[in-house]
Amino acid sequence: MSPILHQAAVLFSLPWWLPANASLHGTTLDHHLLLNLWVILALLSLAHLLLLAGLLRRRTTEPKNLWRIEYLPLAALAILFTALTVKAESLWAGSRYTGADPAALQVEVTGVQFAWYFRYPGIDATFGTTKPQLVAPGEGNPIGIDPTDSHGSDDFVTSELVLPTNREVDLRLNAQDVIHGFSIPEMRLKQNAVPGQTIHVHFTPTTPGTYAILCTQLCGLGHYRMNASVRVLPTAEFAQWLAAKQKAAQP
Ligand SMILES: [Cu+2]
Repeated sequence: MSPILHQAAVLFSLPWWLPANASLHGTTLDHHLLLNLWVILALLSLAHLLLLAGLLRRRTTEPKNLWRIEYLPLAALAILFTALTVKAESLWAGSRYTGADPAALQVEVTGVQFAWYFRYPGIDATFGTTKPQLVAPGEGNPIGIDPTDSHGSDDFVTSELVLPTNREVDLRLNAQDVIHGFSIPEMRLKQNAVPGQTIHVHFTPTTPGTYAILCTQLCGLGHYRMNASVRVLPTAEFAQWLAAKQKAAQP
């Protein structure tokens, strides 16, 4: 087989759809994406049919009913695309602008060239303060937790995000240096982490498994290796993991 044919065969044998959804909100999102694609396919087909019909039917006079063949379809398209956009916007805003459930699991995510750190608030359920001047990855304090703040003494930081199934998670995204893009394709989640800002996103994992966390912003020379993983555990297993971590982090 020629190299080009081989490449084409590889390309078309790859899964063309998104990775399997593992989050609660992902189902509606996927449906909406599919609906958009079907609408576009239908309109593309219709446009080509009309083009063909126009070519076959020779015109001798100027069209009179301009509103019927031009303005009416234009208005219909505008309404259709506005409706699709409004729906998409509300789906997106649901994980951004409406607050998470107060009982949601709190995890802080910090992006830094070129790693992700995850902080859990410990038994007191309150994050301690952090200070940029205390950031010292070599000394085991990669996000600069202030040791004089009692809330921070039981916080623990991991390099792997571990979450339970069927419980809402409220992530607060931070970045230490440049803009990083926090993305978990299986959770249908993508949000920039911006220095100087704390951005909340919330979602509910539904399927246990290990999924890749990627950085989707070209953030520097090591961008290609800026990844981590999220491990979604059944509730009981997560409780065990959390208890062990909290015990180890006790001051
Ligand atoms: Cu990055």
